[in-house]
Amino acid sequence: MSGFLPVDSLDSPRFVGLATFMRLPQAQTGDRLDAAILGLPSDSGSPFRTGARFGPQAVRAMSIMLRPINPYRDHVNVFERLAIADAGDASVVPGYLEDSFERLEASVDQLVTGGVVPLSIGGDHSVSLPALRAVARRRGPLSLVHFDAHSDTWRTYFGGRKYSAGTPFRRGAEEGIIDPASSIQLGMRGSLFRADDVSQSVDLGFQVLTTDEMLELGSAGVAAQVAERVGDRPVYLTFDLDFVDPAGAPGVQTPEAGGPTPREALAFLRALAPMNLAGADVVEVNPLFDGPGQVTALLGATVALEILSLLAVRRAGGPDE
Ligand SMILES: [Mn+2]
Repeated sequence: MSGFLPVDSLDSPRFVGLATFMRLPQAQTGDRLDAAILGLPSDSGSPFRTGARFGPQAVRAMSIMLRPINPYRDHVNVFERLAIADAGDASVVPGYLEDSFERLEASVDQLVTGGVVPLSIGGDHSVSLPALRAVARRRGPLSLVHFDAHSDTWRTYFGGRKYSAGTPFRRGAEEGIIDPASSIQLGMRGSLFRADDVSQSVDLGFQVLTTDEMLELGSAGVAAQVAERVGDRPVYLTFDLDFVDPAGAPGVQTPEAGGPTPREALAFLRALAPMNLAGADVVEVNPLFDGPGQVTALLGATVALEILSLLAVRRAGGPDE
């Protein structure tokens, strides 16, 4: 038993109490944790619909619907297997992206240095770069498993600006904190700025599966490709909610028509083999554009629990590093 259990919503109604992720305990200094939820509430890298700064709050609010046992992963009780707490939010400097990066990186670094696997809740997708920097400092170059409608490997935005929600994985490759040769991008689709928008990732060394290719392969086929690509290397998993069709996840910065349903997206995650997860994030939940019922935030919370489950089944075989 981990000692860090969510409040049981069979005993205490879901709407009672402070809105930590899944009603988990708040992390305290000195806690021996396996993983922690960390909000990265920055949307200063958004080229389009800002509002993902409210993502962590929205995801926590809907995470009260989740339960600790995952029937899709051999009924693992995630929180008996792992010590997980909610580490609150990193601080940011709204409108100042690089100042925000410093603060985000410092908060992720604090967890990673303590041996804790960070599961960050964004924020727009630019927050993955400071998180990757912190995780890679400790765990070396990382294999990226990236669910997204867009590659986020564009060179620059708006006249040479290097940092944006559209550039983190090119910067990560350039900085040597991502190893593209053992990384895979999943879900690219839609219209392009330039003819090489998808092949630019391949040119960097990433493997790319488009949404069409994923749906053709099915969840088992995609999982096999991911497992083969990453092997046992340390992995950073990043999930942008715009991977999902806007009918199922309207509350995002850059919606892209023609995506997987929430059911299909969860099936892809649930089929993934246990991997050596060093860090992860769920990004681009923008509650200002969410549908009635906060469906995008609910899906974001569900994705986060699937990622924790993936970590829990891996840890069954003994702790990593
Ligand atoms: Mn993205």
